[in-house]
Amino acid sequence: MRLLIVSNRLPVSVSKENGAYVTTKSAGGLVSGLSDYLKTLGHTESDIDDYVWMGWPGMSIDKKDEEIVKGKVSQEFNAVPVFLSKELMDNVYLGFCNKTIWPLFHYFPNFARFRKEYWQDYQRMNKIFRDELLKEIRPGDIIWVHDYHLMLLPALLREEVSNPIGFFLHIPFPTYEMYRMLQKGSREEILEGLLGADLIGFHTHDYAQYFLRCVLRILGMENHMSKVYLPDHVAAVETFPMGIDFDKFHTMDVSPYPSKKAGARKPKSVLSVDRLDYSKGIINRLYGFEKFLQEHPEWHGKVSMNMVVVPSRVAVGAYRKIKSQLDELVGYINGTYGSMTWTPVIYQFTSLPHKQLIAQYRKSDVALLTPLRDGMNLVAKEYIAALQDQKGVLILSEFTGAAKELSESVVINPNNIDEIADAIAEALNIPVKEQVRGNTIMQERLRRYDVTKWATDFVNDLKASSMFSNRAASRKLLADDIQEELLENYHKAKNKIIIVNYDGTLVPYSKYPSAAEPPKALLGLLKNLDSQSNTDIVIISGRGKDELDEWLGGLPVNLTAEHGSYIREAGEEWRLLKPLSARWKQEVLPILIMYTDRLPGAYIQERDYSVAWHYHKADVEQASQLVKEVNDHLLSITTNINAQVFHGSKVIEISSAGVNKGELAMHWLSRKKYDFILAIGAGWSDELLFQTMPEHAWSVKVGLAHTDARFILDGQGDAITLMERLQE
Ligand code: GDG
Repeated sequence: MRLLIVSNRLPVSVSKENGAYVTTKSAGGLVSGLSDYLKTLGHTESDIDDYVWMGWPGMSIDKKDEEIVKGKVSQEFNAVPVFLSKELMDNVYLGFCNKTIWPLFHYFPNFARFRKEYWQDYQRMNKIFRDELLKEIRPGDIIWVHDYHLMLLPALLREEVSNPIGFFLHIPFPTYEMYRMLQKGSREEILEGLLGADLIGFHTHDYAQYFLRCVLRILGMENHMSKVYLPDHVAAVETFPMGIDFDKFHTMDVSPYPSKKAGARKPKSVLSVDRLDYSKGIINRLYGFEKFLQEHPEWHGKVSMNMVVVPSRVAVGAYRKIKSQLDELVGYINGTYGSMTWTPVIYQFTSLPHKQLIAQYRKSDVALLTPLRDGMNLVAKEYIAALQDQKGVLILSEFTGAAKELSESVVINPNNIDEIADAIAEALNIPVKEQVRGNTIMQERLRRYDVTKWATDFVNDLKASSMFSNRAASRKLLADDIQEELLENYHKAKNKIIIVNYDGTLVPYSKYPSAAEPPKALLGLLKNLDSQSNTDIVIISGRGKDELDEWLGGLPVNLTAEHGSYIREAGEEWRLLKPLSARWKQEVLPILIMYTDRLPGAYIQERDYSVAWHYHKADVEQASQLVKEVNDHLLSITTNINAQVFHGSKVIEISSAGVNKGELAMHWLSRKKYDFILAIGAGWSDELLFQTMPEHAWSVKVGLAHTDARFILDGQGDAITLMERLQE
């Protein structure tokens, strides 16, 4: 089985030197983590034995050279380049990704720029990726899309292929208040884009919850056990804290670089490593170190901060600004506190060779990582893993995903400069025994959940989620060939009955109950079907009889209102299906009034033998919390008062006990011996209808969900198409 990895950047950057294309391996969390996993393929029990990595090669390539570059990266890196122009990438990579999404998702709204062109080019770039992927995808491939540059891609692919599609976000997903700052349109489309995946993974539980909250607040979609049910698939949302290649960092021979700690007398070393980024809190770190020097003169000459800053996104203004701030601050600290024999801050603005980086980890007494926000922060994990002697102290910001797993470190709030200064002093004084104890626990954890486990877990869950989606959809899908069988049964049958639910089946669910008037074409269709020989049509609804009369009264079909309290047989008057009492309303109404007062936007609709409590106008989130309480409250009292509760789409309905669509179906089916029965419904109450259907009946649920119906149709439009076909 082949894994198709898709990310904005390939794991290699292409550049041109003296007229020839050269490749350099890219640095960064995503690439370093995934590359380690990919190396294990074929050597583990996983059934993934091959991979291809698709992405942008890092520069725009002349059309005439595309084949050369393609050949080079494919041979050396199993990669397929997606060629994108410089103009496009300026607006997308430097623009929407790094000037809009990155600052917003890292809680720097003041740095966020919103420009229409950025967003439009982001949409365009995601479509180019889709088109290039379609050329590459083979049946059976597993597609794994990475990170914030490609958030629209899952839904774009979903429209075209049925392969499993996974998405992983490497940066934080922000809270609703931050996320909603995105322009209208884009904020919906990004959520919908992500929901195109079978599995959406985040580093932490919080990010997953924030995402689900945005889905609820912005798209109005609820989740059940972190699964969002969509018409054609189920999107599962889960947490996968990314790991590292523990053994590599722990056992690598890093010679000729020195990797031993300097010993008691020599200056201690406090290490910091990150890409140049305002989210990494580098400036706060320097202020913290300065404060420490100010308050602890006894450490002067005995400790140095070794700061490795990897150049990144230098074309973005905010990054250039922080670079000059950094240069200035380092100069100031060294000028103020340094001496001929001691440099307080040793600062390298470069990317170190890998061995040298690991040597630095091992040599350092303390690692000081102070991001203001960081999706995970792999450097923290790498530092702990690299400590062969388990000696060293990690000071880590609580605003990193990694802090959730590395709680034995000194966890700090990097917004507080005093806290950074105190943490440095504390770290330098932690007894070795205590260091070894804490690091041993963390190393065990990192060894167990390493990057291979992380990726294998994700891919296995993706396969399971997509099977769940496909099973739910295809096991019961009323496919074309089965529809042919249905039509044949219909045409051959002597007595036929079509029992069809109104809202969600004959007309789409509408935001406002009163807006679901039947279109003319539908009235024509129903009339036509009814006039076919030996065909009875029954329309069932929870609506009141007056409403149904107004909309459908002119048709010669059978109608039932209030979930079956009333029936109107074709050509006759409305009557009660059986004697009913409405005394229970006295108990139920005060409860509903109380909850209506508590939920602005909710309202009560009272009918003869049923009461509906609508909340489609209420705040989705507030409603979603309160509705469970209302439901439970009603259920607890209705068992004793001869009433029953149904939970529909943004409505709770209470009706007289013993009146339901199942009972109703029995009534209609007992009238004749039907040899063709079609029952179609979309709502929860239709399940009772499906449950009472005889074996030979065609019971059809509209919309993907767990159902007792024998078959499923994708959407309301498909239900109409099926009924239209019956006319032929
Ligand atoms: C994003 C998210 C999330 C660093 N300096 C050098 C070097 N590195 C390597 C490290 C590490 C990687 O780069 C940095 O990873 P981080 O996780 O710390 O940060 P981001 O690049 O911002 O990554 C982040 C990550 O994605 C994974 O999901 O954790 O939150 O922002 O692996 O070793 N490598 C070399 N020389 C260096 O000087 N060779």
